[in-house]
Amino acid sequence: MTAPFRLFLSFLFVLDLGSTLAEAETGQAGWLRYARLDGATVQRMQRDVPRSIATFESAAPVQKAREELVSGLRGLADLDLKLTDQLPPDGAIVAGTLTRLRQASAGLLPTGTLPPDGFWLKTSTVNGARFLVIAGESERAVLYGTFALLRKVATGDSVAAIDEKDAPYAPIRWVNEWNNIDGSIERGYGGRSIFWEGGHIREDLGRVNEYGRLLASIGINGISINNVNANPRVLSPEFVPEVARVADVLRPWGVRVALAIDFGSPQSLGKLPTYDPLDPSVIAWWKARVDDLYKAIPDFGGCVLKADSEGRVGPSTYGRTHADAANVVARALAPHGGVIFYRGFVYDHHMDWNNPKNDRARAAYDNFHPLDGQFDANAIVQIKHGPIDFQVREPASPLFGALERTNQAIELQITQEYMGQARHSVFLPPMWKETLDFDMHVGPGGSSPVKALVAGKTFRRPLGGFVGVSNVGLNPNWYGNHLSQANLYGFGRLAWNPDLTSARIIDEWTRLTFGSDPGVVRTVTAIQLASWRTYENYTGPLGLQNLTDIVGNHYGVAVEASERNGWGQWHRADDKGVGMDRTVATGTGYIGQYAPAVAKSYESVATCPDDLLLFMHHVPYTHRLHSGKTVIQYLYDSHYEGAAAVEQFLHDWDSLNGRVDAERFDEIRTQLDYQVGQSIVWRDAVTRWFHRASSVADAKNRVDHYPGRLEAESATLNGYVVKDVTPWETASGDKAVECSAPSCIATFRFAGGAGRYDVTIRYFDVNTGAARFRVRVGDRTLAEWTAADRVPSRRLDGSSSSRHVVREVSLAPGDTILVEGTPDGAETAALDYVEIQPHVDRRH
Ligand code: GCV
Repeated sequence: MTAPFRLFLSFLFVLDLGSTLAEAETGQAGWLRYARLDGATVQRMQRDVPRSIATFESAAPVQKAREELVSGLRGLADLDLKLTDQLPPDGAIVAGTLTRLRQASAGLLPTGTLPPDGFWLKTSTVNGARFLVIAGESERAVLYGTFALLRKVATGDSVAAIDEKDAPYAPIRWVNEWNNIDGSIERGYGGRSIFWEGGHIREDLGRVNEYGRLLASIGINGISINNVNANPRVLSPEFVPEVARVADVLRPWGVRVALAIDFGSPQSLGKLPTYDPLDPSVIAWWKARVDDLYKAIPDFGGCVLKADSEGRVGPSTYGRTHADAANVVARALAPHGGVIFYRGFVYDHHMDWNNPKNDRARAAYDNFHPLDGQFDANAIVQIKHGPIDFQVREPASPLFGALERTNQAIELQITQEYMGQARHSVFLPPMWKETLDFDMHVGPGGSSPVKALVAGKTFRRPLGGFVGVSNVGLNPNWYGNHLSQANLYGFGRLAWNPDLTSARIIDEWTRLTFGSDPGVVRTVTAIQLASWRTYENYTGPLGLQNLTDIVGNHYGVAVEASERNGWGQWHRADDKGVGMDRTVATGTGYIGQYAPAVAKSYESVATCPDDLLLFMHHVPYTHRLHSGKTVIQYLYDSHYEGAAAVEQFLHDWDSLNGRVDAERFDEIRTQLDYQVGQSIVWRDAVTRWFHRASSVADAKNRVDHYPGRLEAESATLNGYVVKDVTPWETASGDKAVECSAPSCIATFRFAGGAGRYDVTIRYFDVNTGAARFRVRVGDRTLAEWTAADRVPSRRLDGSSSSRHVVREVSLAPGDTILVEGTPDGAETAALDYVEIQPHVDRRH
């Protein structure tokens, strides 16, 4: 071998070794990347996995399973499987329905059955040959078994000798997509719809196919593809063939398609004089539309209905009940095997804030408990996990314990509406598990976790389960944040088995998504597991609910936005105390909706958990928590802890540089860096607001004291003008400066000692332009950037508050820092402050 050729070969070798890290990864494959395992694991898998795959069924899910095994094992373990429809004498992977496999060879599996959608993974020896059997109770269960086997391989589990049966906890494992037919998504943060565009189903359904694959891999078996704020047009005859195309793409993945419907459709679309659910013409209309759908989509899943809620029409127009409304559609669906999900999210959004007895949290129970037993067998009441609306912490909805003769499903929100809209990383399974594991103390035996109630186990209901509001979009990484994918994964895994721990789920997800480098696994799982508590700490602790812009974008901080309006997300903070009195004794009586054992613990401040204290009680700021801390000091401390924790996430992530592919490393770094900045806005806004309201000083003297901070309104301004910011707490010193000229300069004088500093420029980046900024010290340009982010705000507020940090700047006493802003469109290059902090070297 010549020297240059040897060099060439070693170059190739280096390239190959590095390929898993160097390759750009967009996140589109989610946790199904099938990236090559390490050498030792590859060798082990090559030893333990047979070299052919035998299938005997032409059904699409079984064929998909075969394709997945071929590509998965090739990618993970460099195995090239031979395809066969016979049992080869030298062994094989065998995948199929249990019935068909038994026909193929009695020796593959011992006797035994499988529950609905269950699978069996088993190594067997027949005539001296090794078989790795994947048997499914149904065709789609063959896929579930296949993905379970691939998960084992991908996480390095041994497959040398397996005998495992697994089955889902509940029959309903659905996602809802709040997609509008114009292609926009209500509360979607990952781009436009993968289903719809311009009033029609998209031509290219490639992403739908990829999504179906992701859903099948976590056991999801149904999907509604349009917004629950439904456009009646989805039921029009010309839409049926379009919806059928989506069903065709998802059917091979075992996912049934459904539609959200508008209750007024018989009138608005059908041109009937009424939509009264008891009117014979309306009954006939629903039947005809549903029959028509089933002609084109024989396995159509059913419908989701939001009625009498947030402006949607409903049965109240005619004095009919929610059961009447659900049943008229249920009866049209029943002959075809379809189901209707009737949403329990019904409340009055015009309630009088001045009436202390009014309480939105009561609504679901008050509306649906009296109707228990009146819903048809194929109707399911779909209940949000808490009584309000996906807040950062809520108790379990009391309605879960109040339906004994009605099917129910829990609605969890995967999309991060109130959870930082995918700009903040928040891993939600720990929150969901608190609800799922919560004992409602109802039913036979008196012990009933929410998961058992919704799955129909407690009251022996025929249907029930889990619905996740997913809202994926065309963004290559689906949600706009790589780390947010873990929420979809976690939802599916919990819907399959709610007894899984969050730690197990995130460990799996991390290994599948980033590989099994121990440092990566340790760091990513630690960030994810701490992220919900962290987010809660800086956005709404102690059961306050999210202190966000309730009447606007549900994103940035706005402490009073929830008050003095009819929406009912009230916290009732005033100058003496804070919290909603929901007690039976003196409050709204909400607590009385729980079974006595639960109600008793919530009713008294002595036993109410601190985490829900302000959800259940109104207390003075000086009230002492179980920890001994006062409420007000807890509010201060938790916000500082939350912001500090996010900063630590960023440093921890930085330690993974070079151990995660560059593209995802950079994108996650940018996201976490942004989150650090936002957590500081939240921290300062909430603590300042409560400081002003309560007049109680922070024992640690942090609130309203910001060393190194120079307010823009106190700088020397050239062209900039001072502006009051609303809400006041979202700008430091309550004010900002806006540029009212073609370009403006704010000059800040540095009064500290000579040294190296990090300089933070806090500015506002609204979504109506792309202003330019330049920072100089004397004639040294430190940084230049364009404020081109698209945060959901056109105003100067907590949502648009952004920061740019220039690190390791040498400054001397008397230096002047000039920030030059050039407005663009309606964006005024607004500034809040400059903060100068000694630089700390955090390199490890
Ligand atoms: C689809 C909240 C959200 C709405 C959503 C509604 C619902 O109010 O902000 O966007 O509407 O819940 O779940 O119906």
